[in-house]
Amino acid sequence: MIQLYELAGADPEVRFSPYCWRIRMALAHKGLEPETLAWRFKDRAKLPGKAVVTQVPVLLDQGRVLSESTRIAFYLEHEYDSCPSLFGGPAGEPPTRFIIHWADSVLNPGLFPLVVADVFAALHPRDQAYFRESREKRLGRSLEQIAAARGEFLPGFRASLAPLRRTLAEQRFLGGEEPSYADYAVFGGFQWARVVSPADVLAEDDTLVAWRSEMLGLFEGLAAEAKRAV
Ligand SMILES: N[C@@H](CCC(=O)N[C@@H](CS)C(=O)NCC(=O)O)C(=O)O
Repeated sequence: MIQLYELAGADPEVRFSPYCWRIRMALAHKGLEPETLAWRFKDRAKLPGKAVVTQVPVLLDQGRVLSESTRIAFYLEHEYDSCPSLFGGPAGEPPTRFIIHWADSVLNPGLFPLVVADVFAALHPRDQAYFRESREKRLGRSLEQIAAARGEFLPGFRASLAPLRRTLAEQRFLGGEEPSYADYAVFGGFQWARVVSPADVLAEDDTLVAWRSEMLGLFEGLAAEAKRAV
């Protein structure tokens, strides 16, 4: 049985990591059902073998321990090659790397100030001091200052979605007619925000709302049914 370590909040059922969501969706795409294990920042627990988890997702499969969502996705693609391709075949792999890097370097950092205070609120008290210290260092401001400035970050974030909006105005999914890992890499960020935040990061009339709803409904509503912190 495949096991997947995922970041959990105070409520162990609340799973919000954007990188873990990529892999949950990728596993479902392959028709694989993992056992998911709650992991918290302060649980730098040893795994079977010698590995220590410092970042999730971590996937355990057939005695292998894999970290880094992109590495895990490519592992699943090639290890489970008789299951539906995550990339629409080999030609889809190189351009998907660009989309992953866009999500890692533009989308998720753009979401970060919008959700960081909500993530803090959702965390187990044991994780909060570490999270506050590490994230305030990264942002150069207190979580409260960031939360108060949400309205200043929102327009820039929404403007940064233009390439995504334009692409999805022309095709149903980033993968074309069917969703692919490119969709999961991007959707992870939106699911992160949805699970932790009461406020929507998209405007009501944003055309991306339709794509996000389709993503939420995939695999019998895997993401839609996920427990939210709010
Ligand atoms: N590049 C990694 C990023 C994973 C990542 O940032 N995970 C976060 C949770 S969303 C984490 O485990 N952080 C541990 C920490 O900040 O101590 C991937 O793609 O898997």
